[in-house]
Amino acid sequence: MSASRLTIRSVKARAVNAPISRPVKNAFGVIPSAPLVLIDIATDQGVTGHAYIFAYMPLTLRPLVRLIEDIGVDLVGKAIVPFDLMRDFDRKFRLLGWQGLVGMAVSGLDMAFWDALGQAAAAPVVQLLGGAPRPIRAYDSYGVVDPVADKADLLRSLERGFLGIKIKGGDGDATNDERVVRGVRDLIGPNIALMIDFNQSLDPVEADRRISRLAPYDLHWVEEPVPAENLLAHAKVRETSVTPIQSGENWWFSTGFAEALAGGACDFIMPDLMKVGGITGWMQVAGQAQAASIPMSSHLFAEASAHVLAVTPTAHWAEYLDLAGAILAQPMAIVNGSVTARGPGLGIDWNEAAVAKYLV
Ligand code: SMN
Ligand code: MG
Repeated sequence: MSASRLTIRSVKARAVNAPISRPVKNAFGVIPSAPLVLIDIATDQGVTGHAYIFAYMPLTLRPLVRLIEDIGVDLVGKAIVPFDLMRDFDRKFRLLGWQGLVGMAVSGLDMAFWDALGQAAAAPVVQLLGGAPRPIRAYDSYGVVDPVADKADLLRSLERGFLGIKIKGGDGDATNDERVVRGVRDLIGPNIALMIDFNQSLDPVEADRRISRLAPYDLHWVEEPVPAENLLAHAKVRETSVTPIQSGENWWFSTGFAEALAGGACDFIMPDLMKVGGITGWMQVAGQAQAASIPMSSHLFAEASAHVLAVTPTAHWAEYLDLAGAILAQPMAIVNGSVTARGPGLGIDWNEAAVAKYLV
């Protein structure tokens, strides 16, 4: 079957609320489960492209399902050529703008396009991108932790071979952040990368204060210390920070990264496949990161990220925070603390019994 001849027959979206192995507590609340939208793009040639997106909260599930299926109506009969379809989306949504649900829908559709192409070619997507599957170092991504109550879990991460652990900060005061970071550092020892994520919760002055206070614990990066859209505040914090600043999960499409890099907003970037424009958008950012010598990690979506990180010249870390394991036929495997791209396509197949169970 020729991958260049795939034409879209239908676009279907379903909402699930999938259980996750540990709740993700952050500076603004708790994510107790994973509200996901599953996308299926059927083609006239028989393959069906799959991808999922993360709705953050149940509230946005139904609007996203509706949006994806309504966008899908106009896709019927079109050839799956991701570059051309992205150009069409750009024209379609130029005046509306695609920050928000529209961008999430478009990015999810793009991932499903690539999945279909990979399946038709009986190859993993990474191969279509000119690479080959290889292990990508991953870090185990936690919410807010307590070094005592969560000791067993944290040690289990090390047993699984993870060389990095990320925890959340900003849910309490600076003293609490220091207590937690000191406790976790004592537990995991000096050789494991420890990252902290403030999820945009601080102002630049408070960020400075906390970053200086945490300096003795050798943090690998400080993530989103200030609001994501405030690139000036990012740059200000970065100017005096002893720790590298990481950001990008809330920057939209390649232009968002171009603006951030031009503004000197951070040392590292971590695009989210669902906000960067899917596989197509990621590749546009990977070129920018290479040109600027900026290490590039992924945000969530370990299954698809394992493909694109393998063709990202400055690939840094894959985030492992398993949102979809409960509804996938083959949950992402961690081998020696790494993830490896699987095919065909993105290697995403639904566990339909589980999908039925968690369907919203
Ligand atoms: C995060 C965002 C959304 C859901 C879970 C976790 C977090 C991260 O910002 O970087 O993992
Ligand atoms: Mg984050």
